[in-house]
Amino acid sequence: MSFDVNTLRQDFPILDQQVNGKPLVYLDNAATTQKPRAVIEAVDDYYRRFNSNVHRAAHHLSDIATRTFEDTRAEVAAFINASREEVIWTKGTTEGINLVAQCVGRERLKPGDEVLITTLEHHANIVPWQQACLATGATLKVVPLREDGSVDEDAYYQLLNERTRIVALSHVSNSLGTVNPVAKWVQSAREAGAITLVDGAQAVGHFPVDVARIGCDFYAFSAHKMFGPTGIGALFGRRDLLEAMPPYQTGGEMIEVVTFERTTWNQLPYKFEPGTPNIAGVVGFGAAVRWLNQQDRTALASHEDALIAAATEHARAFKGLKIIGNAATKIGILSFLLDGAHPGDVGMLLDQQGVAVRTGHHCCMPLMDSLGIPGTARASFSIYNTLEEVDGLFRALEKVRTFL
Ligand code: C6P
Repeated sequence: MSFDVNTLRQDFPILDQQVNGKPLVYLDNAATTQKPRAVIEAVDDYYRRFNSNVHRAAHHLSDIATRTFEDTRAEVAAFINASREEVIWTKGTTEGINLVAQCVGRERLKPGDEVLITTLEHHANIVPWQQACLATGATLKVVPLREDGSVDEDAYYQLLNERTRIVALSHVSNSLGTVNPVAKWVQSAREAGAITLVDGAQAVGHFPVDVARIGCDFYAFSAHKMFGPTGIGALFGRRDLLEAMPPYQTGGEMIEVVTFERTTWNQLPYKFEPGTPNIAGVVGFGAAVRWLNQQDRTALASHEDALIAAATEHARAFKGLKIIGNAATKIGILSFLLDGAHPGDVGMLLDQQGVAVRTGHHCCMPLMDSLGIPGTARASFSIYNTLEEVDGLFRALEKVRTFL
C-alpha cells in the first residue's frame, strides 16, 4: 500500500476550504479529528435508508439497524483485540471513565485505599476518581512528571503499593503528546493487586491498540478522535469485572425481568446500555474503523512522525518559542509558549491566518499548575496534515510575533 497525503486529503471534504481568506490549516486534531467521506456517508445512509430503533422491533428496518449496530460492536472489538461482550457503547472517553469510577470505584474503595493517577491526566481521568475518593474516604495519589514531560517512572513504582486499589493512566497525553509505556505499568499495577484503567482518547487515532497485549482491565476511548462521529465511544472492560459490577444507569434495555418489587439485569454488554443508544454514531464509528483498517497504518504513523519531527525542528529554531513537552516518545502534539505572548492571543492571530490550534489548559489544569503556566498553544497533527502546513504554521507564527 502506498501513502500519498494529497490523495488521503481528498477523503476529507472539510479540509478544502478557506478560513479568513486563507486555506484552512487544521491543527486541532487532539480536540477532534475531521471525518472522511465514508463516515459522513454512512451516517447519512443510516438516516436515509434504515433509521430505526435497535433490539426492540419486529420489522425490517429495525432488523437492519440492529444487525449493523451489533456487527459494528464486533468490528470495534476486533479493532482493539477484545471480544464483543466486553465492548460497551458510551458517549465517549469521559463517560467510560465515569462508568468505571462509579461502578468499580465506589463499590471497591474504602478509607485507607489509594487510587493512583499521573500529573498529565485530562480532567476526565481526574475528577471521576477524585469524586470516588471523596465518596469512599480513599486517597488520590498522583505520580509526578520529569522535566521533559514524561511520567516519572521511579516515582510510579514508589507510589504503587498494597493500598493501591485502582491505577488510572493516560495512554497518551493530550497536552504534551507523551506516550506512556502502559503495558509495562499495567503489569506492575496488576502484580500489586490493583485494577487498571487506561484512558485511550489520544491513542486510538494514532497507532493500533491491543487491549489484550496491554493487559488492562478497562480501556476507554472516543470515536471522534479517530475520524468517527462525536457523542459515541467505547469502553472495553474485562468480562469477569463487568459481570461483577452493578449497572451504571438503569432503565430500558439493560434489564432482564422487571417487576414492581425487583429487577434483574440483562447480559453483557447490554447491562450497561440503558435507553435508546446513539445508533447513527455507532454506524459512523463502524465506518471510521473500516476506513482506518483500509489504510496502511505503519505509513500513517511514519507520516505523523515526520510531521512532529519537522514541527519540532522549526520550533527549536524559532526565537522566543518554548516547547512544553519533550518526552522521547511523543505523538504529533506540539504545545508551546511564545515569549511575552498570551497563548489565547497566539491562537486568535493564527486563526486570522486560517490556522486552527487550541489554546488554554486543554482540560489539564493540574498539569498546567505543576508546570507553573496558565496554559499553552497546542498544534496537534493528524494523518492528513502536510509538511507544507507545518511550514505554514511557522510562517503564521512569524507574523504573530511581529503583531505582538
Ligand atoms: N481531549 C482535547 O482537546 P471526550 O471528550 O469524552 O471524547 O474525551 C475526553 C478526553 C479524555 N482523555 C484525554 C486524554 C483527552 O484528550 C480527552 C479529550 C480533547 O484535548 C477535548 S478536551
